[in-house]
Amino acid sequence: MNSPRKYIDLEGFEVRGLEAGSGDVAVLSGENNGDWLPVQVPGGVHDALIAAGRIQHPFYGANEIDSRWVADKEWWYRLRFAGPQVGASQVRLVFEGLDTVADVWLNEELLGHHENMFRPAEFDITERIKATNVLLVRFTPPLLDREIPDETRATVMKTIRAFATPPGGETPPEIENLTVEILEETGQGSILGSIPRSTSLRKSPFSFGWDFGPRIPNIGLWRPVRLSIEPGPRIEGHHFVVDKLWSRHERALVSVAVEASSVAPLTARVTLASPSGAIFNERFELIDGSGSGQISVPRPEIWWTHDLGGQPLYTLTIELLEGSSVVDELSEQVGIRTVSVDQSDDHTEGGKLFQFRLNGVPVFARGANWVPPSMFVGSIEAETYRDRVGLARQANFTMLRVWGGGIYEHEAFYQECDKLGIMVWQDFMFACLDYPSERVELQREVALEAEYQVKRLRNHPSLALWAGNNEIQSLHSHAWGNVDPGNWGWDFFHRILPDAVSDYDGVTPYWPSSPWGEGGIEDISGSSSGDKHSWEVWHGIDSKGRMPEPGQFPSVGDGRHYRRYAEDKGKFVSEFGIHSSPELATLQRWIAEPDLTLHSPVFDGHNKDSSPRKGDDLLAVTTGLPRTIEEYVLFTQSVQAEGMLLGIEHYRRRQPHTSGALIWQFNDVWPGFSWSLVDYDGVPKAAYFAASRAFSAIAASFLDREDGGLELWLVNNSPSAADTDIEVELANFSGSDSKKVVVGAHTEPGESKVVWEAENVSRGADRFAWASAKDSIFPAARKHFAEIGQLELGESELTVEVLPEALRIRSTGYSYMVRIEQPSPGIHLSDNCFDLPDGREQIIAVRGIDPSALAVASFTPRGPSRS
Ligand code: BMA
Repeated sequence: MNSPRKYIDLEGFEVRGLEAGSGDVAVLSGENNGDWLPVQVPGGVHDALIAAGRIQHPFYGANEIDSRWVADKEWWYRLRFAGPQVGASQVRLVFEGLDTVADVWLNEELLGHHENMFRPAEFDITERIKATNVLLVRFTPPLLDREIPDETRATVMKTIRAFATPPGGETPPEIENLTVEILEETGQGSILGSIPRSTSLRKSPFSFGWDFGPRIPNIGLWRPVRLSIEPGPRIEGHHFVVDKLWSRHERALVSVAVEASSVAPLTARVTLASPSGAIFNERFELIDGSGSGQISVPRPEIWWTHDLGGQPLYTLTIELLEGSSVVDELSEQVGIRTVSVDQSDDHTEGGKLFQFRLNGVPVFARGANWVPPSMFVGSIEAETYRDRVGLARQANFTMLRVWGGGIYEHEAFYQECDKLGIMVWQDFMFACLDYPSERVELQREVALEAEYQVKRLRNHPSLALWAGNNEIQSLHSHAWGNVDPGNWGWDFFHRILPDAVSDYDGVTPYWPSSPWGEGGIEDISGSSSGDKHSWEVWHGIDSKGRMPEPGQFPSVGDGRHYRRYAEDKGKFVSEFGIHSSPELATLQRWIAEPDLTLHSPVFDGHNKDSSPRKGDDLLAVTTGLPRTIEEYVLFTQSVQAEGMLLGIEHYRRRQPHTSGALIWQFNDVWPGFSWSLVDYDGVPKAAYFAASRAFSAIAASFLDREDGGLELWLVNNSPSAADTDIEVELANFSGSDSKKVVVGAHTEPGESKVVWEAENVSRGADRFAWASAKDSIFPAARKHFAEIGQLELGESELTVEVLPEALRIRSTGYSYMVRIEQPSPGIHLSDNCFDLPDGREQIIAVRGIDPSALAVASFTPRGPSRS
């Protein structure tokens, strides 16, 4: 009897760069010629060049510019390998990911051309493989000879003009004279200038530069290369679906479908093993290459997000039999759960809800947007995924949105989300600009890519939603005033992608874009239904693409201030964010000391927002403008933390009218200034800790009333009702004037309500309100009554005691934003960047470093400068 299909990973590649168009297959296949470097697969060309000392790390200082030449060369990968003993088996060569424009030769014979990094290239080499073989892959410069589609060109210019023209005002003359080529060349208009030339190429949009990352397109074999040795037909797809979950969860009906590469008579043998050891077997015939069977699971162990329950994973094993021989087999972890989106009418506020339901339970999605953890998408370690998704879990996140400008993530990402109980909102990889969707070849690529990715990801219990793209309809509608069918991507997002989700998934909801609303053109960006990106804060642009009117706000910074979150009535806010600096130690690792000065060319080069000084307007009206790098780190991190706190508190109080808050952005693609909560090195910022507390399953928050009253709200997103005694304190920072009351509060799951209120609360820059639960079921909530820089904090002093794997920090006087410095990556702190009123203490667990090595300081801000 044959053994089933097996894989052989091909390793030991070398790589060589040549002038575009100059490589010769016969010469390059020959022995010992030229300058070949060892290269890791999976990985990329840049990593090989860094390892060989041919380029300095492109993320360091201004090296990004010095390494631009890499994208203009053609890159050849070469591997000599011995042909395995395969008997009568079929041998296929499988490239799981070619980034991007690639031609493949085996033993000097062209196997084919491929230009989509998001689906594999596979070749039957049964007749071609020899005892010794030379495999060659050529990567042509990704944008060589690519034109900018006319439609895209027009949209870019219209969009730039729309954003630069205040309502009723004039377009600035420098904008009138711009062209797409100037934008592309100078990096102005960051996103809109980066990608117009690349929209006909299926390569991750952000690789050409974004407003959070440099223009360093990854190149190479970014996913494994394998020989697949197949004794017979193979499994081409398998689908695990929860057909029905009984309302009290006493039973589930699940089905398993199998597709094979042959229409010959075949049998599938399926085993489903529950985490606690129950085994279910099923066997069915495949007719015309496919078949399915159903399993009834009594008392199923249900998959939940971590706040609502456990993450039991069942092991699904599938064997494909031809006669009595097992010709292919696979095994993976699946979960029993159902996910849907409730879009019923919002009877109190109007519009429609956008509320995920997990196993029938309405949830408020708490989380952030995920970008690739490096520009070099082929060499991200599984450990990085474990660390970053672990940080999301610790921060009480229940959803991550895989943003459409990056990549369909590596397997390790989804496995961690399955394991840690975090739902995934999955965008298809299209972002921000018109795509030439009328091109037939591109339509074919998109359809094949969608089929591949939907089949690849559909069995993950964490998968909660497919979305067509990032912001394309929204930006298109700002430019053109409509989203009528046309050559801008319509066919992809409204036909090809939803068809693929319906054909190959069939149960996970599809959403045409993020943002998207269903109330006609006025609602395309999710104002009264669907999801919304809230960029009033930071960019100053509302969901209709409008800048503030002249005079609407006292200053530019006020028009971008985080207090604008308080007006936001989005039904599901899938992006909101504020920029900040990474920790000083992270900056020092990536920028040399002489360049580490405020707004030096290298400093600004690490800020890709369209004006690296954009944040200064917001700092001017909050903390005041920083004078040093140290202040820049503190001020920007504090502003981001305060903003995220205010936003999250507001959105959660509004549940169910708002049913999700996803921060832009969770992580970073390089060490730069961005909206991230966790920097490129994995070091969390102040806002990460603020968000962790505000996203706690049960959370309290103060709300200022216009009539001078103050309310305390409690939200409960835990699975059970909660009764707690809350101590509410109204005091001045020195502690000389303090009033405390204790109130009892009861909340039901999913509830958001006022649990305490007071009239005419005295507000002043020297006062605060504080609420803590006697049984610590929520983190303390606090409110200040002035801008950060105007707080009259008075004197304070911290006493720090080093304990085994912990620090005890105690404050005399009110300490604002108590920060434990993180001098290196890999330090885990149970909390950080918190306030301590007079006489209070906090014990912080520390992992990854000797706690005695950590400096602790509070932050005394200066007043805002409103010049
Ligand atoms: C969003 C994202 C990204 C961008 C971010 C910050 O809307 O979708 O395109 O990086 O804004 O501007």
